[in-house]
Amino acid sequence: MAALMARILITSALPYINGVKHLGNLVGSMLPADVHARFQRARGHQVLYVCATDEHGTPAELAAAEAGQDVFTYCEEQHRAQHDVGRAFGLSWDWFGRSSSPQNARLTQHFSEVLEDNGLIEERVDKLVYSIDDHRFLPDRYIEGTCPICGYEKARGDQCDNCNSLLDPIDLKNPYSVVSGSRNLEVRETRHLYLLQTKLQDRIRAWVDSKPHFSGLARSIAYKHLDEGLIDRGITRDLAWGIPVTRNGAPRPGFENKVFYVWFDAPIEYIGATQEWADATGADWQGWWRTDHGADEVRYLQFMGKDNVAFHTVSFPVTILGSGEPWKTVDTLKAFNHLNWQGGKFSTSQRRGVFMDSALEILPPDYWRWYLTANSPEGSDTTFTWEQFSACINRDLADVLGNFVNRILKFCEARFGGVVPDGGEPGPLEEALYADIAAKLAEVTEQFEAIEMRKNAQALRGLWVLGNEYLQVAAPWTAIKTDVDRAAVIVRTAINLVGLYARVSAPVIPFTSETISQALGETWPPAWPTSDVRAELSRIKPGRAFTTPPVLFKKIEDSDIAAWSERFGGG
Ligand code: B3M
Ligand code: ZN
Repeated sequence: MAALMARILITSALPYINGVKHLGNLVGSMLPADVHARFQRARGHQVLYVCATDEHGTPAELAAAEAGQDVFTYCEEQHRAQHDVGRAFGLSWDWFGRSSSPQNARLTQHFSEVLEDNGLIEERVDKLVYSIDDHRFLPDRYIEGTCPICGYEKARGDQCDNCNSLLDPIDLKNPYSVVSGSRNLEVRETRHLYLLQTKLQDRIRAWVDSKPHFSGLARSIAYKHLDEGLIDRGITRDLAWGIPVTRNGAPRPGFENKVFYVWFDAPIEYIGATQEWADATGADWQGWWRTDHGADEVRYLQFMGKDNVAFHTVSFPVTILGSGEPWKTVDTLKAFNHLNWQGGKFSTSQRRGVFMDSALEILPPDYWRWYLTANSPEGSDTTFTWEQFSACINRDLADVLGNFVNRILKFCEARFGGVVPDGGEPGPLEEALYADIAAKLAEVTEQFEAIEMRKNAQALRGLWVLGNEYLQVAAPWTAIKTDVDRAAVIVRTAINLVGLYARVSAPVIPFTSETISQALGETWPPAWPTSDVRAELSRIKPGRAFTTPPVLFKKIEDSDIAAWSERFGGG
């Protein structure tokens, strides 16, 4: 294994700072990234999984104002909250950083300066809405009004939430300031930096062409934007909260009251977070990001929802490639569709749906991790329903996995005193089992490797089912009446299956896997099994004492669904 060890860099889209994320955010970014990170670590690879809160931009300022806090305190508290709930969900980040870090500020300013040196940034004069009563410009979400396309009356300056059109604030009809409600507005001229994406159109297309491991969804979104033609983008804003604009390391004249646009600095934080990690731990960051420091040997994977793909296949590559510097770029980009909430969308601002913190108030993390993996919105948008959720949990986790583990451990406890029994030799039934398990295990491994979340869950479930089928046919409770040695072989084999399940299920349901592993006296974290199934299923030797964990998964009852529908809606 050592000779084949790879270095794998994993990033998931950075959760925005305005509150704990909902299940729809989790399923398309942090969870699949975590599952893959855990899998690759178990395979023996060197994995670095970094994530961070995305803290700049108007929504942060507005959310802070609404919470009655200054934006620093707000971001500090919300970062901590997201960190804690992510850990409680088992997200195994090597680092969870902040886009407001000094590392990210330095990097962002650096990129803007080299891009300008390379002729890819220029100053332009923009016409923006200015609020006379508020003494400030009103970028993006600071202005609302009637959508010029669909007539929705609460369209935001940058986007209409009703028809999803991207808008320019000066096109809104009947606009008003979100700060004060004032309609005393006028259009004023203001200078901004523009990233000249049009100049890199061909480079970016060639770059996307050269990436065979982008998921189909990611490719189609990238090509759609390229086919429509890239546009130059304003990368500064008239705001106080954000990364200051510099030139030659000093404040840029005329830009004292401006900062970089949040989408310019957010992806740079993937590098920034790696530097934060390196600064905190004494590790080296350049080997992960600079191809002149060996990063060309790194395999880099990004995970995100489809809304974020354009920024990662066009804008961020323009930043990175345009710098002319030897930065590592993404190899595998896995994009996800939306998970919708029964009867509509999840909404952070309206707090509609189940959020990560409230999810853990009603059930342990593995229930959610399993459901979200098995129902990942890979091929198309999917909808969360309580009925589907409970059916999935009761069938897969309670009836198949939980039942198998409890049944065999209880039986062994009752009949063999909680010690893995000696005696007997594997027979034809075990030989057949080895072959079936070997085939399923290969499929599980392949789907983990391919990052096919649904197929992955299906293959795991198939592996668990084989255990139940084996027990059903082998029937140790009958065998023990006439042939104790035969019963011992079956029990030993089944306990080894339990151990194997804990190891290969760990990326998806780590808490349960750890509970099982500890009950069996197995090491944690687990290494991925070899393809020598015969050996893997006789790892746990006769004489090993174990404990039977309490029931692993409690079934979801109709009364639970009723209570949760009442509490969260969507019933
Ligand atoms: N913060 C996700 C969002 O809020 C956004 C991702 C940034 S990734 C660099 O839609
Ligand atoms: Zn609209």
